Amino acid sequence: MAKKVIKRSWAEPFKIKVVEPIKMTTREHREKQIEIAGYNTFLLKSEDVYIDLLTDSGTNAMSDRQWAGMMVGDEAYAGSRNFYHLWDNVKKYYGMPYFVPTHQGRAAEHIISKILIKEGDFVPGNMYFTTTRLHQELAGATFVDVIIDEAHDPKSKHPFKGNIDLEKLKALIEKVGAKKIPYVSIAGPVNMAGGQPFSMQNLRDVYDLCSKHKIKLWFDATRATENAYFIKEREAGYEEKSIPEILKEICSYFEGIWVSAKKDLMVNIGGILATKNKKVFEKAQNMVVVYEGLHTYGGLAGRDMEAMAIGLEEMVEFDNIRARIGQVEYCGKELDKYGVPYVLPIGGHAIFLDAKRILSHLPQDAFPAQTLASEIYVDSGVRGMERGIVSAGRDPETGEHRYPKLELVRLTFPRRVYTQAHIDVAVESIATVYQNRKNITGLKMIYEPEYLRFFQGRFEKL
Ligand code: PLI
Repeated sequence: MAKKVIKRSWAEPFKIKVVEPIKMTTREHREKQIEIAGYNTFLLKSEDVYIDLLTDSGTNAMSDRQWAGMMVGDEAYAGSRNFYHLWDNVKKYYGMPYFVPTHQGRAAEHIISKILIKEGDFVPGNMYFTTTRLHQELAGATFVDVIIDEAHDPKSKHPFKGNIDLEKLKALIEKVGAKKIPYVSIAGPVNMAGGQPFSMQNLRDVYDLCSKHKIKLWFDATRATENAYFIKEREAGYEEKSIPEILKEICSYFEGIWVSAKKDLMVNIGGILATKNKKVFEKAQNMVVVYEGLHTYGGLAGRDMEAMAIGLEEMVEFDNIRARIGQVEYCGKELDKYGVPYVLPIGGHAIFLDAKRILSHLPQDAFPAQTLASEIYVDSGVRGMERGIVSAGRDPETGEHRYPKLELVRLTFPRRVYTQAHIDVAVESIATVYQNRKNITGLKMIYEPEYLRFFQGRFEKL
């Protein structure tokens, strides 16, 4: 007779070999530090942070295999063997024959934007990402958001909020003409929408429409394995497919990709630019020597490229991704116990608290998400980041603030770093701040840098 299984939870497919001590500080200390940091969590010293949920970028724990790989770094100026190992894996997992390494994702965005965009072009995309849009704008393009409306609604439970609205895309093509659209910029999952994926069906539809107009698709594959996981979980016909199979199919619709290796690949630094187009590749190879380093290292050490090559093999393991997304889901379900509002459905890399609803008494000009992130830090030393009006920046034409519908605080989970107990502590702190929300007053901006102001902007309490 078959044994009755009560329940079988997932657990991390690894155990901990090295630990890094962290320390709790006093509330008084944190109040002082956040004031010194201009109420910007990016300007805190990490030693003053207890649980760091600022980002999953470069903050991941590498595996013993990756650390061992670092020891076989070939630091030759030209032709490092680690470069060739990495290139083989870029071909194998993304299916792109041509590749140049870069020091991180935005360096690849810089190079590809300069190659593909002409002054006066339009680049449609499924919601903006900060560095991506900035490089597109600096290259002379206007970014046009063509994501479905549901993506801007934190309450919508649409399973594929990263989808492109075909009608919006068609309208843009009709309005400006296909010749003014060098490519469609697609990310998956969509970071600023709450880590929301696109569906394969939507990608195919976009591909078909763009093929008719000879417009290419380019993919921000920074967290592509998470998008592949959601397709496997949510899209009919993909249940039995493996993550590498789904990833390969996604990439097959694109002319090229850029990747911040600091996320999926579980390394601390690195970027990828890869394509099927030999001419674009040759230009990228040439530009990389101007801005990054020789085309066989692109601003990286040989050991970094080896860690990336091994990271590519580990990132497609189903159990790894399930545990990663499982942690984010766990955090969301714990927050539900206290009724804290966040973006639905729960995304791939982070929980996005809905600061607009939590601090509904503050106007967007008083920076509710910036305020909430600093309040959570003061309460417990948990560090998140603003993803709202500050991150959205100013309209380059009018100079006015952009007012995004989403005003969020992102709590991002570095891969393989924190335990469920850390999440419990973070949730208790957020719930405490939530219960005392009515007493919270907003902020005013006192220093604003020209580009990507969320990194270095400074604020004062109102
Ligand atoms: O931080 P970089 O330069 O390696 O990568 C830039 C970048 C590109 N695309 C996407 C979707 C990102 O999320 C991204 C960087 N994200 C950061 C730093 C984050 O905290 O989400």
